[in-house]
Amino acid sequence: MIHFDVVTLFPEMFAAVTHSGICGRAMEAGLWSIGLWNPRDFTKDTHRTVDDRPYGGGPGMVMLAPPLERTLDAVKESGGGKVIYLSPQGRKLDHEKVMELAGREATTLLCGRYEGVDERLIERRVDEELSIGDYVLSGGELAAMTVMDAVVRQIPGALGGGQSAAEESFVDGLLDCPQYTRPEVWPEGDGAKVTARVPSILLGGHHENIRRWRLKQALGRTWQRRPDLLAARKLSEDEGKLLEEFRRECGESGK
Ligand code: 4HQ
Repeated sequence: MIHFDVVTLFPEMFAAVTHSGICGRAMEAGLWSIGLWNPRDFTKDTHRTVDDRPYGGGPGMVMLAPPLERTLDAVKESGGGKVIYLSPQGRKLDHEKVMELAGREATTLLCGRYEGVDERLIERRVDEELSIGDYVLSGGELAAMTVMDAVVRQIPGALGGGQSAAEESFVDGLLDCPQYTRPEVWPEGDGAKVTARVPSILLGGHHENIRRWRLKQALGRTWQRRPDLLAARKLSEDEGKLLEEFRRECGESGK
């Protein structure tokens, strides 16, 4: 059972992970839980102020340290884990980090709004900073939900239909192979239109050939689209041969 505590000015946003899809079902199944903590509830002034203007001037507002400190201390009191602040200044999230978090019992996610939080709060109460990518969001909430979604799907039993997160893209350091479903020919119809068939190997039911075709596609696409991933991964003799075949068939250049 994994627990996330989330410090946020917008707790209602988290219905997206508590009530929908794989994360919603996994929560119903008791595989994970969430605690939502609003720093506004830890203010002491009548206006329930959570932000103020930045020292030194400039646009926007900065989240006040005192209400955040009281919130995080209450979270810790309740048994909270390591505190992660979501921000573009953090280390970039990847599969390895997701697995590390999936192995922890409790994690606290601090979501900033406006221009961010007072640096002294980060120094005193944050254990690590994590970024979901090099772009700017309006707040840490969507980043926190991204982290939770990626972690929750790693919990055994979270994926439906006996699916295993261990069989997915990135686990093996490769991109996914292409997927197809009905109809077998699409667009169907008048003959004037160009149509595309599902690769015939997938229709035959020869499981070993299908497995090798999929591996070859995964290797080929990774080579074409994410050569950095391929450079970081050793290829077996068989994989090297499959990639060689793919390159020959597509004309060697990488498209
Ligand atoms: N923000 N990865 C600014 C992000 C972000 C990201 C969260 C916007 C923090 C203050 N968080 N606030 N990228 O852009 O995690």
